[in-house]
Amino acid sequence: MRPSKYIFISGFLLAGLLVAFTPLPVPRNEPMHHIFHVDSRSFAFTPAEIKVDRGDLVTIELTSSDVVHGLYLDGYELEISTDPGQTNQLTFTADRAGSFRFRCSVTCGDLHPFMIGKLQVGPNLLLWRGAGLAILAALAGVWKFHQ
Ligand SMILES: [Cu+2]
Repeated sequence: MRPSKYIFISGFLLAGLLVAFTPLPVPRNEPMHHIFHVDSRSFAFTPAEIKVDRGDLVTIELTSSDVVHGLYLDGYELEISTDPGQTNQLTFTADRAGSFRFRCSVTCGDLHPFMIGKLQVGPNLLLWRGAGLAILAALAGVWKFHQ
């Protein structure tokens, strides 16, 4: 292998590490107060996905359209439940970035374990880093092809 190959390969490796691990300057808006009305019904939450920025104040107004349901937020370890026709509120600061699952915490029927939703706090960095790595891999492939 010629020395220039080593330089190219280590260049790609370095670029890959940078894409995967560099902390990104995330544009920040002022923290906002988001109020989400989440309806629960066997066996789904509507909406099933909530997106906020890190630092935002989040209020979830949980209602149920049929039986008693709960909402347990993984990662934040918070829980509320609601009776049919009632509204229960949960307010918290989304101070942890990432993707968190919320799930029904009251056994409500056969498909209860599949009653889940997602809280996305901040941009989906994994997705962007994955896309960056895919582009690098494609470039490396093109480079290899032209050898
Ligand atoms: Cu349930």
